[in-house]
Amino acid sequence: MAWADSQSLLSSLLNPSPLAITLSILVVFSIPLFLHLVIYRSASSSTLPSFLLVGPSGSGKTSLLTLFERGQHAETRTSQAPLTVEVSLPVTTSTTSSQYRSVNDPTNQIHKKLLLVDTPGHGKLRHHAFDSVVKPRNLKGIIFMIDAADISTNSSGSGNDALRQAAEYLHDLLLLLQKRANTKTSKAPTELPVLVAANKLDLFTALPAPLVKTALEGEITNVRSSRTKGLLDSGIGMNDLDVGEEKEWLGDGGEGKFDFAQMDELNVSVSVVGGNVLGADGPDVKQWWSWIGKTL
Ligand SMILES: Nc1nc2c(ncn2[C@@H]2O[C@H](COP(=O)(O)OP(=O)(O)O)[C@@H](O)[C@H]2O)c(=O)[nH]1
Ligand SMILES: [Mg+2]
Repeated sequence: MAWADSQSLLSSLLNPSPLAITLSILVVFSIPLFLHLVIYRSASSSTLPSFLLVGPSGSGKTSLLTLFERGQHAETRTSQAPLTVEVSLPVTTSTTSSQYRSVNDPTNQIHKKLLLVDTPGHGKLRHHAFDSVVKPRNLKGIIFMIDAADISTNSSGSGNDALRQAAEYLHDLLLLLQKRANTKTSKAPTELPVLVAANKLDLFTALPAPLVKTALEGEITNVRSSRTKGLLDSGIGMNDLDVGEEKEWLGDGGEGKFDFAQMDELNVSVSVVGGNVLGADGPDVKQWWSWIGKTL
């Protein structure tokens, strides 16, 4: 019979020759290793939920990143390119998925990991931030940091530079999110909440969070009306603009007062929450963590 013949293919394969044994051992051990290295690695790095840190320069983004990363404040570095760090949610912060779990559930003790992406606040480098918004890789939310002490110190006149710059930045970000939501795709755009983190509340000149909210909404109204006016001055009529699907102004109509609630229908919820990264009494970032926990 052919299969019993020592020359046949089957018997030579089944023969315990040293070459066959070595080959099979190699195959058996390398396949799981290969699968782990190639597939598992790339999958895990892209599925970690990530949060984007944006905001004007000097608002404390890099300080927050360092605090979240090491649990304490360390000297800040100037950020020229986006810097991504992996941080874990404190075990005391609950997430939406864990709210129905028993307090004794061991999974509560596992640190939830997330990625935090720091961006340079410098105007010219801002496109980095916007790049990441347009091409999100498991982007869960955006943290817009603002120095609450900076916008209050010179709020006496109408020419408040810091507030104006912050409002312009936030306006452009929200407009981008609005365009993203209006892009016609088969599936609805995923929710992308924005946390406006009013930082440096340890300083006594800082505006409390509700006032930061009103100040920003008021100034975004100004930004919006001057942008719309700019478009009109350039010869394009209001009706011409309306024809296109992409609205060039933020919120409904582009007239009247802007408030963050106008973003809700676009699945962009904006919350203004206060805190401080530094301070004599230590950092107070609990509320920001719980926002992250709810968003995860
Ligand atoms: N008083 C106070 N200062 C802060 C706080 N957070 C950051 N700073 C300071 O603000 C400055 C700018 O911080 P940085 O993280 O570099 O801002 P970035 O440009 O947004 O990355 C640094 O000198 C920080 O020490 C805070 O909560 N309170
Ligand atoms: Mg920085």
